[in-house]
Amino acid sequence: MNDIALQRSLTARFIETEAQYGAKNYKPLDVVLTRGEGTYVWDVDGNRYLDCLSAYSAVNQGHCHPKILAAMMEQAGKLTLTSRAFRNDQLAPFYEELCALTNSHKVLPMNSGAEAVETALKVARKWGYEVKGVPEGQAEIIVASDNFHGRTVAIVGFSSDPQSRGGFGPFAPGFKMVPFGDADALEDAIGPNTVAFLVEPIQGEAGVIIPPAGYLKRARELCTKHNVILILDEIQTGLGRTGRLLAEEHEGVEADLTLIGKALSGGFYPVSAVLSNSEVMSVLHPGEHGSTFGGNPLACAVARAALKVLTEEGMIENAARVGERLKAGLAAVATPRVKEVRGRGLMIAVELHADAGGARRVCEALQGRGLLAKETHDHTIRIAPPLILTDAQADWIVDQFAASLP
Ligand code: IF1
Repeated sequence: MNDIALQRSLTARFIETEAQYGAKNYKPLDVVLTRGEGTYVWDVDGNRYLDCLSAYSAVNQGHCHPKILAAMMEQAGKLTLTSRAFRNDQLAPFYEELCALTNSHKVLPMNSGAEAVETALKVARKWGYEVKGVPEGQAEIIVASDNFHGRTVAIVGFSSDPQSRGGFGPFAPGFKMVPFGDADALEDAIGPNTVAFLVEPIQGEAGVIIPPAGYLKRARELCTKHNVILILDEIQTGLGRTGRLLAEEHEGVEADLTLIGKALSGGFYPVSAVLSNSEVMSVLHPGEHGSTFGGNPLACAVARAALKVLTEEGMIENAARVGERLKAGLAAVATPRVKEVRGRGLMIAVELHADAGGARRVCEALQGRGLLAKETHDHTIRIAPPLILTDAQADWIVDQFAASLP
């Protein structure tokens, strides 16, 4: 066998072994990655790709950022996990730095995004009973249609996506759904037992759906007026992705609970957090909530470095500037089969018309040209490169789309 045949069979072998042993809950592109640096990743055959997914916005800082890596290596050799039965010397500075950066009063650290969402739901319910005076067992949380907040049973129970929820019931009661982007519907849905409204500032999985201007502001006003907690899920939109630290800033809104995850670690480690602006968090007492790994010193050290490089290296401003350039470039090469190019910062989507042959085919064509992107649903290509993307790389992405769009 020559070298190329040998390498090809290596990729095939990884894929076969995955198929043999792995649960089939994913259908990834057939590319087996082995290395990443900045905006690029390399497969086992040595091909280089520009990563336009960034692990669903978890690697905003770019792959294997040297400063986050150094912080991780240093901490890994010192202390990794104590549990919260004891204290560790990374937690306090992590809290302090995160609160200063996000203008928050309190933090509750968890690991995955779904855990941060679950935490917020628990806090909101308890606040409803203890502070708002909702009768026991009657707390109601309003969510938006086409939401994506994670994969736990409670969370998929209030999803409107049949793929996410189908077959996983029975589900937790106490959730009510309103159309995303419709503030009047939200007002109509709020009742005396409503404790919270949970929403993504821009819906990610739904296909980068930006709500009408003023929606979040109205939602904020309605929540304040009716004594309802506004929970913003910024797990995907947060930490620079939309060209601001938090997407809520685009509308000058402050949530009562803000959820962050993904890029909080720059992709090195699962780290999430619930940020609280008000006294909502004070309903939790010792023993009422927790996690073995939440707030561990390795996570805190990694997150501190991830936040530091995000701000100190100008990544948020870069996302705003290069994002505009990329969006304009994509709009300029859009063919009649493209329905819309939309986005904010470096959270961009190209939506095809339903008869354009599907987004997956475009993603496969882009893969052949050295660009990795992932379709969402059937007709939308999501573009979310690391926030360190250069102008030249943005222009190169546009060229690849020009060559790959139907
Ligand atoms: C997968 C999507 C993105 C999220 C928001 C909470 C979570 C997520 C707004 C949960 C997670 C992920 C999960 C990942 C794919 C990905 C995704 F396509 F499914 F929707 F990013 F667009 N809130 N989103 O987007 O966070 O528990 O996963 O840490 O494969 O399920 P998690």
